[in-house]
Amino acid sequence: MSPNAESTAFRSALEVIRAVEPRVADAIGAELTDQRESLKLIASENYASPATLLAMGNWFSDKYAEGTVGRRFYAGCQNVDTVEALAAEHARELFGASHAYVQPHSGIDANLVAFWAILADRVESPALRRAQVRQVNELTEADWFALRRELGDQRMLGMSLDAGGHLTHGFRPNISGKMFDQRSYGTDPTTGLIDYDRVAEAAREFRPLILVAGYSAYPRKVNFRIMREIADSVGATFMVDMAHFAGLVAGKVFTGDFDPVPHAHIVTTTTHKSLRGPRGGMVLCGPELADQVDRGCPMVLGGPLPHVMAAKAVALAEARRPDFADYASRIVANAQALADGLLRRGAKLVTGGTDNHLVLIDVSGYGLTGRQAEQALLDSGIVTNRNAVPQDPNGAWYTSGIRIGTPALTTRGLGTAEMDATAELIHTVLSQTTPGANADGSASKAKYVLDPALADKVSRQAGELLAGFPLYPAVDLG
Ligand code: DSN
Repeated sequence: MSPNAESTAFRSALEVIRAVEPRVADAIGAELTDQRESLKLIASENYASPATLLAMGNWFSDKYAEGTVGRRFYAGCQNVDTVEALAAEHARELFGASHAYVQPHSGIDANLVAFWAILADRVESPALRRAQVRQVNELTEADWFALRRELGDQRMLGMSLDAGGHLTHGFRPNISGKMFDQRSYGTDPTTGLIDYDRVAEAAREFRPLILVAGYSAYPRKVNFRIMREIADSVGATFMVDMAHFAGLVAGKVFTGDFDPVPHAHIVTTTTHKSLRGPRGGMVLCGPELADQVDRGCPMVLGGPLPHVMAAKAVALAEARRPDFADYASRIVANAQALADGLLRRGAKLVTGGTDNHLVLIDVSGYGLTGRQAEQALLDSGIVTNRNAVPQDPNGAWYTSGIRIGTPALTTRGLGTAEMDATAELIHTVLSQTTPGANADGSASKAKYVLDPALADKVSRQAGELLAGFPLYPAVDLG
């Protein structure tokens, strides 16, 4: 590759876009500047490679390709077949799965595909059987009523939201909360860890159709062997949503009991978090569920996005290289260094630390809500997101937690020494922020007081920390 290839590619792309709508070209350039200048600690974000980004910006976007490889509802899909087959092959090899479905557009979509596949496979339902063999828009009103009644009777047991579970695991704001009668398992109030005996007890009482493991804010490993034993003991299908930690599975940091693929009946993921691919989703399963999973489009998905599948193939090829395993282990080393740095400075962490890519700070230890802490950190050039902590008294909007993660900064090359410096910056801001008051003098859960001079100083220090680790160093937009 020529030394200026990446700069040339992105510069030329912006030039072409600018000729049509310069404000879009400007916004794309500004996004790169913002990402370069902020200390990004959002646990679910990353920086995809230039090759992955470029694989998305092309004429594959113009193609309809409903169906699966070699069996499409549209003509002319030979090149889409090539990239979809490649992405699936890389996924199977990388994760040791017998089947990979790479069409889902997001994690929610991947979970919907999985839920539908499990229901279709497990439920003796005339309406479901009709739905499997007909287009959704051919179902009669009576079919839909029958389907809703039958789906409503199905039970799902997943991790509670405030313990770190995800909305799509049966909670009301997501369709899964309407499809399933849901119950959740939490974490031990003292240790903050999953208590597998309690999960087994809940499974025995509730008899779920689906037992779901996976999280978006639990800073520890999950023992999937034990979870599978629990699922088997009540005849449940065991599903793992590994969206957050797929990169750690791919990089062989999570192996044995902690690798979900050999233990789960079905595994879903996003491709853009620790896995560092394009925004999208994916489903892995064994032969038993493969046919149902492959009906994802048009059953619950819109037409596949061939340009994104091309980018998935590129990113998965990258994840199969030996240096990805090194990246994955540095993600965890960095998260542990960040946790240690915060603990040493007196922060309160959910579970007292981490063994994955994320750390959950209980900011009530600083006398703040998550919302106040999130904004104060943002003023100081540190991008995080607020998150509920177990038994959170401030609910899901204000929260009492700040979730931070290391996949993005690790991609930039920051290491454990920089994580300690990051812990210092976070602690400085949080320990010097105080809650604000409403106009009537009552305590506010959103307002806060932070000396702007301190915010500026931390922002500058964050910039200095990042200066040694340029983002997309080979991309110069001029
Ligand atoms: N939005 C993702 C996250 O931040 O964890 C999960 O859907």
